[in-house]
Amino acid sequence: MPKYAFFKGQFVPIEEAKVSIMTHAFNYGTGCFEGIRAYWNEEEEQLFVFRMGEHYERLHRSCRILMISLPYSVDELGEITVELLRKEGYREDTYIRPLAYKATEGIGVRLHGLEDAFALFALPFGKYIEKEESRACVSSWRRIDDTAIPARAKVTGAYINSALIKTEAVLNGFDEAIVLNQDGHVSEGSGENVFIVRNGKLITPPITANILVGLTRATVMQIAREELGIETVERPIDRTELYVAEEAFYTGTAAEITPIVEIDHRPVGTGKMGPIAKKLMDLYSKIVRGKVEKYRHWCTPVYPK
Ligand code: PY5
Repeated sequence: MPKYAFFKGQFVPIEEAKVSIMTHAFNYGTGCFEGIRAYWNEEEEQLFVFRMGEHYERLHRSCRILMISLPYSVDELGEITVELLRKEGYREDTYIRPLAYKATEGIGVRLHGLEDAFALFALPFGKYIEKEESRACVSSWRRIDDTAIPARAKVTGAYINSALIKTEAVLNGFDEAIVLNQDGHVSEGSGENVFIVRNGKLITPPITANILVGLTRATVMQIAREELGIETVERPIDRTELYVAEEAFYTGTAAEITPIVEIDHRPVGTGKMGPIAKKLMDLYSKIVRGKVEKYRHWCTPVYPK
């Protein structure tokens, strides 16, 4: 359990970071959030926050869409986060959860003319998808459309869609799902982006496919190109392309890179973790812990040295 939170402009004991049942965001899901990971590097005895600036830039974009005014800049949010982590004193992998939300207590669905608030907590965190190799189904649900709830904004209320998708998959015996858009093309997982490999190239749905524009997705595209010489094509993916792909994997802050070895009861490629996914996973786990000089600028150290 975390000991502290940043709440109403200050650090408070976590027990004091409470909202009323009348809070707008609790009633209507009018908030947005981020999920950020910090990784413990044992040799350096240092905690590194991964791509923190980019996460807070995305939070600002989500806030813009939801008309939430965030009183802190990207840099200030980073400073608050580092201070919180220092107070907690974590020496293990950590998950950081910033929330920006409509805090007015009262009735009335809208975005305008409401009070906004920001809160932050961080807790120790291991794997998100338990299994090393995941089995997926194509969800019977469809992904929320930009014309209804913008997927590019990480909106709290929109996660009802993710929750329906995830629970259906798990109760039906799968580890995760892949969800299609209204037009029947692949969008993403319940909380992850999706990549497939065909003819040795990476393919992932475009940012117009109602995906959350993932930072792990961007990281994977960059390291695949720069370190493995593999380009990623962003284009629509048919459902049945999933069945004939050589490899498939999820990417996400929580899920990191998780191979998908079976989709709708059909083995993906050999039915085992593929070589490209394996290489990317090895690289990713070094990069996030600050062990690759070239990408060290993505890692913010928490403790003074
Ligand atoms: N798609 C959705 C719907 C997501 O919720 C997430 C992240 C991603 C894709 C991947 O984005 P990124 O690579 O920027 O993390 N999901 C959160 C996470 O922390 C919450 C999951 C419970 O991974």
